[in-house]
Amino acid sequence: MNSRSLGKSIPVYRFSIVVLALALLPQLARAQWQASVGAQSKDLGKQALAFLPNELWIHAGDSVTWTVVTDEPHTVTFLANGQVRPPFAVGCPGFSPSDSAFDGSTCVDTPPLAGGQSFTVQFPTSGNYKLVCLFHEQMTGSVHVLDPSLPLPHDQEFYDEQASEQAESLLSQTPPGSQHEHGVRDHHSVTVGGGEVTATGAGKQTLSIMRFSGDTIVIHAGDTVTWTNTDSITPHTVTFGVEPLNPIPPAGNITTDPDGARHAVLTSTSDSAHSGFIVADPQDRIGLAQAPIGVTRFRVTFASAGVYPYICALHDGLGMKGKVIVLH
Ligand SMILES: [Cu+2]
Repeated sequence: MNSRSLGKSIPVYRFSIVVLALALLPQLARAQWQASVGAQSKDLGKQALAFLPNELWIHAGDSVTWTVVTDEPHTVTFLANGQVRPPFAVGCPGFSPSDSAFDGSTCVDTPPLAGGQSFTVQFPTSGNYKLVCLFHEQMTGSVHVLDPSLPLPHDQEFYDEQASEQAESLLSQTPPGSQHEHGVRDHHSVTVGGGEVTATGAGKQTLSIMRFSGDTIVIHAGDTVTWTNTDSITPHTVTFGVEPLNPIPPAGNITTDPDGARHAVLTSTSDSAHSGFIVADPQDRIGLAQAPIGVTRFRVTFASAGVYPYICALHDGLGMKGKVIVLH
C-alpha cells in the first residue's frame, strides 16, 4: 500500500465511523427504564397500592416498563389531558398495546395486570405526566420527561433502591384498628380492612389491609354482629353463602338501618347474605358536588346456632375470610 492510497482511505474510514456513530446514537439515547407496581406481604394480607418508585425523570424518546408484582391487580394508565376518569373495565375506552406512545393527547391504558405482567410506555415528547391506577383511587405517580439535552437527576440503580425502600415503608405501616388477630374472639364488631394514604410529592400511595380483624368470633343466637370498613379507599364486602355475579350492590335480602348501615338476618347456615361494597365516601373536590356519606357498615343478626363462614368477595383470593360461630 503506498502513501497515496492510504491518504484516500482515511476519509472513507472516518466517514464510516461517523455513520456508525449516528446510527448508534438514537439507540444509546433511548433509555429503557424499569419500575414496579404494587408490593405485598408474604401472606398477601398487606397490599401496597403504589407505583414504585413514585416518580421518574427520563428523556424524551425513553420508555418505561412497569411490572405488576402483586396478586392484587393494578392498571398502568395515562389519561389524556382533562379526561374524565373512566371505570377500569371501560378503560380509554379500550386498552392499549404495550410499547404505546404517550404525549398527553391520547389515553394509554391497560386492563388489570397482576402476578408479574408488565407494560411499556414510550414518551416521545417532553412534559410532566400523571400516572394512575384505575383500580385504586389513591394510587398515582409522576413521570417527568425532559429534553435530551438536560441532565437526569437519578439512574436506574437509584430508582431500584427507592422502590424497595418505599415498598418496605408502606408494608411496615399498621393502620389504626386494622390489627389482625388470629384465634377466637368474643366480640360483636369486626373491622374490615383498614388503610393509610401517603403523599410523596409526586403522587399518592396507599397501604390496604386485606383482612378481617378477627379470624373467628363467637356469639349467641339472636345476637347481631357489625362489620365496619375503616379503609379510606378500598371497598370490601361481607359475603355469606352464594357469591353474586356483581359484587357492587347489596343482595335483595338486605335492609337499611336508620343510621344508614346495611342489615341482613340469617336464619340458617344455608342462607346467603351479601353486603355489597362497603366503602368510605370518596375525597371531595372544590367545584364538584360533595359525595354522599359512605356506607361503611354491615350488620348481620344470626337467628340460629351454627358455623357461618364468610368472605370478602373482592379479596378472598388474598385470604380475606372469616367465620362466625353462633352458640345456642
Ligand atoms: Cu376485601
